[in-house]
Amino acid sequence: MQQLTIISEIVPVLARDKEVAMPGENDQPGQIITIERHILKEQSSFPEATGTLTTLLYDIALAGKIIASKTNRAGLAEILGRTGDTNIQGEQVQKLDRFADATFFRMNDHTGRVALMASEEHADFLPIPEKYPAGKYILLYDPLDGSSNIDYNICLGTIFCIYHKISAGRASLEDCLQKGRQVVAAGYLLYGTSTMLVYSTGRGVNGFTLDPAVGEFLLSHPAIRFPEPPRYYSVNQGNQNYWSRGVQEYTAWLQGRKPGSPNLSARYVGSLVADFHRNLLAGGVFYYPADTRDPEKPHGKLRILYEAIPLAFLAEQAGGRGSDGTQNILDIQPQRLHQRIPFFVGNLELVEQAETFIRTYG
Ligand code: AHM
Ligand code: MG
Repeated sequence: MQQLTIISEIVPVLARDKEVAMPGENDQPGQIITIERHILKEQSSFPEATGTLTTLLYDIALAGKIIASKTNRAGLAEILGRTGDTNIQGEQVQKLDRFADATFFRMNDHTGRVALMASEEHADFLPIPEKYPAGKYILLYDPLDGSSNIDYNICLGTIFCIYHKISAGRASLEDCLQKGRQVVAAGYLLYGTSTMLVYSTGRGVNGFTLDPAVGEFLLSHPAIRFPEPPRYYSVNQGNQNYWSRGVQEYTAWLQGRKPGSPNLSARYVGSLVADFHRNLLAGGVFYYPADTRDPEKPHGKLRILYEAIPLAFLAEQAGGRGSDGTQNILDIQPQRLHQRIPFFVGNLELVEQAETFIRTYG
């Protein structure tokens, strides 16, 4: 009973403070909206929906809860520390990455909802084991983004992106290499001071906070939009000497060193989900441009499939934009599973300005 009191006290306050209407005609202000209820409500707007996507999203929420329970105890468990292996990106794999990766796969491999998965941690895509039925959705994920921060008790995240299977026959690479315009749903879990799930099915962006007392995600951030005016820019300034002239000029503009500047403060966590989430709520731009620091990686660090497309989709749904500095990320045809791409994401005007500076100065 005590737990119920906790939720019913907290959620109406969050809703009231934000002065927002809860979604749905029958929802009363102050009502508790669990993620399950919200997903079902969204499903009812699609008369042709069979409920498969609804359940898949719920499976993802459950996987997120399991990963959160592990990340919350990471400092206590011997799980901390590296395995010594390297992943396909040539980066050191840490144990928590492996746990998150395996959890995400195992929660979705047997349900009959997914036809194929691909993870940032694996060189090739991940077919559904023969013994299980294959479904109609393609699930791409970055199981534990920001993994260089694991040892320092700093926010981490999981990013996911869902498409329809488009190939005839057995799902294949073609299903993974779809343009962002084909995204059915995308979102992220943020393992921070609270665990949050933020997602969109193309009808705006909603955020849910995990109440650890009852183990349920509750709607805490309905209908999220990038606020104006924006407050922050987020970039690894340590790479500045390796940026193109256009990116340097753009950064000077963001900082207030050029006419018409928004004069922003800098914030950079180094965990993409955390940087994106803060800018989504406070207004701002995150960018990881191409740089010449590592000649092996001339196209930036972040991956189009696991990071750029899902966050660009969310950004657009929240009134913002994702770009590679020349065009909308959602219009780019991915060529490879682990393709990297320069990435600018945030308030619409800030991302458009990046494109203008890069067009002007290169
Ligand atoms: P990861 O997927 O291996 O964790 O790498 C991606 C992370 C992002 O979360 C973050 O934005 C970026 O790498 C930070 O990179 P850097 O340390 O070069 O600033
Ligand atoms: Mg990652």
